[in-house]
Amino acid sequence: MTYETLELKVENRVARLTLNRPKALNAMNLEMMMELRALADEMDAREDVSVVVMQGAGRAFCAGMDLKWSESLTKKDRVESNRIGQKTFNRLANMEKPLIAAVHGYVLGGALELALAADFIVAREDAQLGLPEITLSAHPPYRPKITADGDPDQPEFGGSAPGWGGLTRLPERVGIARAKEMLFTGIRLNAARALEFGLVNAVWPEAEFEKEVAELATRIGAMNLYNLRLVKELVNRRYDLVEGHPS
Ligand code: CO8
Repeated sequence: MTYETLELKVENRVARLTLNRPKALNAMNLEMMMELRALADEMDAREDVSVVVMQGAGRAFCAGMDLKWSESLTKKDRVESNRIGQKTFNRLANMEKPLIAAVHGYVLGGALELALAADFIVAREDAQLGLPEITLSAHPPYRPKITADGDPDQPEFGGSAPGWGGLTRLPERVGIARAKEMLFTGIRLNAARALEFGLVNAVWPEAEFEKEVAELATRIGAMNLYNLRLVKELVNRRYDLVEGHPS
């Protein structure tokens, strides 16, 4: 299948999925959402793929929801766009094969929610990760809520909290207190702090990032595909095998 907003390369059982709207810092629009779902189906169906690495083209992993898409939404559409994001990221989280997010640059808002749908995240040293939603108003110009005129600009309808799974996936990943710190402040964590938080599994300098990601993916990709699927499903369902498995 061909994609407009994504690039896909498969080599040696490793699929590289690249968010490919670099001029907009890979911001997610409706088309990208739909393509991510189609790609998850393709990845699960392909026998030549054992592991998927998701990354961003250009200078950022992703700047979150496309603000042009967001600005075009009516209140009713906003509810629907929440559902679209939820369903898309749930589909990715439930992919049968391991999905690794390899992030750099901005990983903000919906972008972090996307990365959290992966099994785990690894980061380049320059990554900045955060859920800034609490600092944004629901409508343009998305100004910080604490403004010079003291107007908290309380949104009438939605938009002030992450809506694409981050509220559940972030506490699962980093613990509830750290998640709350991030959610209440809207801060961007640098890669080192994200490592301390347990939000990312590893941080590598730019010069080594590609090599390290490739090594990790190749190692996982070399595992037996059935076992990868089995282990992922058992972990995701919090289920341990009582009977031994045939090996
Ligand atoms: N959408 C569309 N275009 C974007 C976005 C975006 N989110 N972010 C950046 N771009 C574009 C810019 O418009 C700019 O385009 P152009 O060159 O044509 O002017 C280009 O990307 C480069 O951006 P900047 O020049 O701004 O680059 P900087 O390095 O100066 O700044 C930032 C980068 C800090 C990422 C800045 O662009 C920014 O703050 N962007 C917005 C980030 C943001 O707030 N994203 C939304 C987060 S909230 C979210 O994702 C909610 C998801 C769940 C919602 C569910 C409810 C419906």
